[in-house]
Amino acid sequence: MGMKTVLSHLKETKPGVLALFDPDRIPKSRIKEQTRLVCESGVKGILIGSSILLNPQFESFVLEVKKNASCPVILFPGGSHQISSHADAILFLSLLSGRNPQFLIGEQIKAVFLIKEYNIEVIPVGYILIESGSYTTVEYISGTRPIPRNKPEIVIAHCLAAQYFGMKYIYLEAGSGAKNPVPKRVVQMVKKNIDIPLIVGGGIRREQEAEELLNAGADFIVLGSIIERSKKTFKNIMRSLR
Ligand code: 1GP
Repeated sequence: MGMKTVLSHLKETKPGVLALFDPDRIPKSRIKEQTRLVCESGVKGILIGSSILLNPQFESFVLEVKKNASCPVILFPGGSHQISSHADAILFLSLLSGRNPQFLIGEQIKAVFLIKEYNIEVIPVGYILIESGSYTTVEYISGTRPIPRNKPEIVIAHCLAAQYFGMKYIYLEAGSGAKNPVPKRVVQMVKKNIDIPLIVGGGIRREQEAEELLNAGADFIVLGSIIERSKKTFKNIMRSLR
């Protein structure tokens, strides 16, 4: 990214869409094509991460994305084993909605010296799970319960805590492949009460959902599964947002 930081790039290009690439779901042979597709469609960045990470070729996955990407490549790690020197930045997440010390601070401590060694740009993010209507992988793996979707005041309290900790972004997560995305009412209410930008992801599969969440105040929405499931739908969503 040259001298410009990823954080300033995101600030200048919002609102928009971030693509999520899960190394467990994209075969090596399709990385190049998928990277070019999302960049040409106008995503503002590519997130790479997985709740579990079964793929042993993580480093080469990130490198292949980086080689073909014209936008920033940002780690979105499910744990301390998902750090790569090839990325432009890392979302340094703390799973604030949970009460599991492993994902609040434990994984982070295991990752810090590697991040320092690689000199990756660090973007501190408050990661907040919202109940989505089905049991998601991220809930299972993190061993945490999400915040009920009809309790916006609890969501706001967690978002304010993130802001007061000095975090640069909030990520409201319904979970990959979620039955329902984060409700737009929750996004609207959060937006009214916090000053830091908001990323919203999980279960966004329709043009209308994407549009509504951006209108509700999401600075970025994240599209993951839909890119793999239907390129046509993904392209339509991207077109509808132009
Ligand atoms: C998961 O928010 C992302 O962290 C993307 O979710 O795969 O449902 O688009 P989807």
